[in-house]
This record gives sequence, structure tokens and C-alpha cells, in this order.
Amino acid sequence: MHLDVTTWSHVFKLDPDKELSDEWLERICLSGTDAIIVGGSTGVTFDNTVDLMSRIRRYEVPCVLEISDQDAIAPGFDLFFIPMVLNARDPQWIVGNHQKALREYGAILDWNQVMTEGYVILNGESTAAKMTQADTALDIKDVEAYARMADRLLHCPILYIEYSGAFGDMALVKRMRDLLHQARIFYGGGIDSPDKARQAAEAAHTVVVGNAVYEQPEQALATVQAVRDVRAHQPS
Ligand code: 1GP
Repeated sequence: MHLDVTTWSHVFKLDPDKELSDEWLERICLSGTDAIIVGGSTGVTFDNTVDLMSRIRRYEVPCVLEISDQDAIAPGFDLFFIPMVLNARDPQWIVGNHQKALREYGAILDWNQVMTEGYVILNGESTAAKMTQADTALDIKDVEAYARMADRLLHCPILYIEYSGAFGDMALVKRMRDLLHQARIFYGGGIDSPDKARQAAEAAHTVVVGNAVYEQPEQALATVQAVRDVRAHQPS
């Protein structure tokens, strides 16, 4: 099992609030993806999180909880990703919720399992953008500033460029990757075919495939090999 996120080029993000049959879960977990992230914007509860985690645990694939709701923090994951939404206008999503969670769990956390994601949400139509009141009217210099903030100022190991629900601007993603000093760039949003996965893999270190698992599962599965092919020709 590889828990070094710097080696991950492809991950699936599964939503505890969505249905996935045992057969498809097995195909996803055995697909050769580098990890499964469990996370979602709405309807995530302790019970559905634990339920999905225990089903994924039948397989060897690393399993990460991306925490978006303090009530859904469950033990038993390999890693915990903590999103800080840098362009949120609602400060709860930058540090507020985090402070409340740390009041509760700060003393008992295994910090070796915790990683901060510096999130920049760029699809204004997405649920995540609406929830966090993200300022998505950003030009390239704004996004560069957020990338440097995540990388240099906050020392986040992950810069997450989030277009959830829409395929983003890969030239922008690549430009952010090129200016990072230590952070890895995760890209997620609208990857529903091997071709889009290929383009994203050329731009980002790690490609995240979410919704397509539920909407176009065969295509979602094919993104794993597409990303592998890119990496085989262009190791990062
Ligand atoms: C969502 O970035 C992920 O947090 C993946 O986006 O659901 O659009 O694939 P999609």
C-alpha cells in the first residue's frame, strides 16, 4: 500500500451519499487507481461514511477521508485530508470549521495521518462553490497568488484545483503546477472520459475522478489506464 501521495497520479473520489453497487465498488477498488478519497459536499454523515469506508476496506487500496463535516469524522482511514478553501468568502471554510473540529479532536489526532489541502474552487456553479461562497471571478494572477499561498505561505502538501462538475482550464492547471515549490497539484472536475483524464494528467500531478463513477462508470474506469499511459511517457 502506498501512502506517499507524491506517488499518486490517479484517485477516485467516492461520495458516501451516493449509491454504488458492490460489483462497481469492487471494479473501482481493483482498477489500479492509487487511492480512494471518501468525501462529498452534502448529505455526508458518520453512518454513511463508516459504511462506505468498511466496504472499501475489503480491498487493499489506500482510503482517505476528506473531511467536510465534523460530525462525519470517523476513525479507520489511512489518511485524513483537510480542505482549507482559500478563495471562500465564508471564513468558516478557511479556518472556522477547522478550529471547531480541533477543539473536539485536536488532542487525540494522529497528526502523521493529517494533510492539509489548499483548495481553490473555480466552478462557480458547483455545490462546493455555493456552500463556501467561493470567489470564482479570478484571473490568472489571482489563482497564482492562491497557489503560492498554499505552497509557500501555508506549506500545504496539496494544492487542490477544484472545478467539480465541469472540466476546467488545463493550461491554468499546468501553469500552477509549474510554479509550485513543494506542493502537489490535485485536479478534480468533469473528468468523464479517458481523453479528459489524459489532458488532466498532463497538467496536474494527481487526477481526481468523482461523479463519472456514478454517471458513466465504464468511462470512469478507463481513466485509470489513460493516466497511467501519460505517466509512462512523461514521469512526474
Ligand atoms: C469533486 O474534484 C472532485 O470534489 C471531482 O469532480 O465529480 O466533477 O469528477 P467531479
